[in-house]
Amino acid sequence: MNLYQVLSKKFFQAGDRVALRMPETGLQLTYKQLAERAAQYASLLTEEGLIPGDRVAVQVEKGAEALAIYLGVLQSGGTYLPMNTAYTKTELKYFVENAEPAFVVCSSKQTEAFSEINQQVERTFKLFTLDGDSVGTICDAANAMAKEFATVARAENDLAAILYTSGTTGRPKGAMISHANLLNNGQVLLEYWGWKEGDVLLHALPIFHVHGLFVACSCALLNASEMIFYSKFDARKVLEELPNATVMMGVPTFYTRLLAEDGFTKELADNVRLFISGSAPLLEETFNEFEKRTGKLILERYGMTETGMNTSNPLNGQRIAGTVGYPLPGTEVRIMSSDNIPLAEDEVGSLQVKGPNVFQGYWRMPEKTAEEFTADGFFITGDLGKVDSKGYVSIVGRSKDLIISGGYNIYPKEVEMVLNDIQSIEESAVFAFVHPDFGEGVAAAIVKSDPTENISDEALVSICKDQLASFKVPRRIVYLDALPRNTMGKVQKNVLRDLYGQSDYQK
Ligand code: MCA
Ligand code: AMP
Repeated sequence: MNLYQVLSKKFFQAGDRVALRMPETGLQLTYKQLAERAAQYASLLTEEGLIPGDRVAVQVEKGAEALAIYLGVLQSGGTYLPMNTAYTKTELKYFVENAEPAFVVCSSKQTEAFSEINQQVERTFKLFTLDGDSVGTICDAANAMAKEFATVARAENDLAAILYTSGTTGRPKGAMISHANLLNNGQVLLEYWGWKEGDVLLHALPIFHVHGLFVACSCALLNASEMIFYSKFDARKVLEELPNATVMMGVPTFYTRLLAEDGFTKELADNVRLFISGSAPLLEETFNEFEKRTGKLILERYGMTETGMNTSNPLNGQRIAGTVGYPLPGTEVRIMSSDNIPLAEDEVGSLQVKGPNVFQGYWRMPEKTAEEFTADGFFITGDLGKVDSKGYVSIVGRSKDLIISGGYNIYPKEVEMVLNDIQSIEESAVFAFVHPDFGEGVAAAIVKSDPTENISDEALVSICKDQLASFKVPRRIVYLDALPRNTMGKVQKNVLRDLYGQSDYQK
C-alpha cells in the first residue's frame, strides 16, 4: 500500500499528457517524464543507502524537480520531510536533530548551514543540493540513474511524510502522516470536488505544507490533471493563466489580492469551475465581493496538518459564507463541551475529528500524542466550532494560542521565547493584529527590564530574524509597563488584541 503505486498507475495511463507547466520558465513535463524522473530519484536514494522509513528532509524552492523528489521519496519507501524555505538555521537544526534524516536536500544558499548542522548532530546525513529546475548535485546524480524503479511496498500505516507544526509549548512537533492518510484524503477530495477529465489546476501555493503538497497535488496527480505550476503566488502573473485553468486553490490572501487587481474580471474567471479556499478563515466580505466580480462562489473547506481535510462546502449544494461546510465522507466531526460532553446544534465547543484522514501521532512524542486524543479516539483540533441545523460546520475561534498569517501558522510561544531571551526584555506577549493583506499579523507587547532604556523596533526585529522565519517576526510592537493579567496571573491576550490589535490602532 504505497501511495505512489496508485499514482504511478495514473501516470502510466496519462502518458504524454502534460503534468506540469511552468509559465515562468516555459518548462513543461508530461506524466511519463514525471514518472521517469521520480524513478531516477528513487533509484538514486536507494543506491545511496536509503532504507524504507528513512527521512528525507527537503528545503528547496518550488519546481518540477522538487515535486519529482517528493514522488521519488514515496516510491523508494522513504519518509518525506518538507521544510518551509523561510526557516532559519536555528529552526532547521531543531528539525534535523528531532527527525534524524538520512538525507537532506537544500538550496545551495543553505549548504553551509546544513554542513555545520551535520557536524553537530549525532546521526549525520547525506547532503544534496537543488537550485531550481535541473541544477544541483541531486539532479546531476539522478541523471545517471535508470528511469524505471519498482515501487517499494509499504504498509498502510507506514509514514509517507512528517510535517512539523509548532505547538503551544513552542516546541515544534512532527505530524506523522501515513500512505493511507494521504490516499484516503486525496480520493475523498477527488470525488467530493467532482474532479473530471480535462481539469487543469492553477497551482501557486508553496509545496512544503499540506495545502499545496497534499490537497492540491494529490487531487491533480490522482486525476492525472495538468498543473499550471507557479513558483509562488503573484496576482498579476496568475491572471495571465487563469483562463487556462478549471480549478484554483488558495489561502484567503490569494483571493483578496486577486480582487485588488482591476484587471481581474468575470471573463478571466469564466473557465474556472471551482475556486477553493482554506488554511485560514475566508471573510464573508471576500466571498461576497468575489461573487459580485465573477459570479462564482468560493468553496471553503477546513483542515489541519494533522488531519488533512476534515470538512468542505458542497460542490453542488449551497456554499455558505462563514462556514466550512459538511464533514467529508468517512470523517466524523463532533463539538464537545469542556467536560467532553456532546453539545447541541449551534452551541460552540471543542471541535474533534476521527477518521482515516487523521494522522498517526507526533514523531517521538507519545505523551503529547496521547494528550491530543480523547479516550474514544477523537483528535482534539484546538479549534472552536459549531454545527448548525443543516449540518454545516463553522470555525468560530481557537482554544489554542495560534496566529494564522496569510495561511502560515505562528505559535506565539515560539516568538515569545526568542523575545524573552533578549536581555533588555523583562517579558513579552505575542498576539494577532488585524492585517489587511494576511488576515492576521504578528504583534508583540514588550515589558522592558529597565523602563528607562530605549529599545528600537529595528533591533528587536533583527534579533528575531536571526532565529525565526521572517513571517513569524513581529510587525507591530507595543511597549507596556506591565502585561494585562487575570486573577490567575494568566496574560489576557484578548485584552491585548482589543487594545492594540485593531486595524485602526495608531502607535
Ligand atoms: C510572506 N511574508 C509573510 C507571509 N508571507 N509575512 C506574514 N505572513 C505571511 N503569510 C513576509 C516574508 O517573510 C517577507 O518578509 C515579505 O513578507 C515578502 O515575502 P514574499 O515571499 O515576497 O511574500 P509574498 O509572496 O507576498 O507571500 C504572501 C503569500 C504567501 C503569497 C500569502 O505567504 C503564501 O503563499 N501563503 C500560503 C501559505 C500556505 O500555503 N499555507 C497552508 C498551510 P521580509 O521582507 O520581512 O523578509 S497548510 C494549512 O494551513 C492547513 C493544512 C490547511 O487547512 O490548508
Ligand atoms: P495547520 O497547522 O497549518 O495545519 O493549520 C490548521 C489550522 O488552520 C486549523 O486548526 C484551523 O485553525 C485553521 N484553518 C484551516 N482552514 C480553515 C478555515 N477554512 N477556516 C478557519 N480556519 C481554518
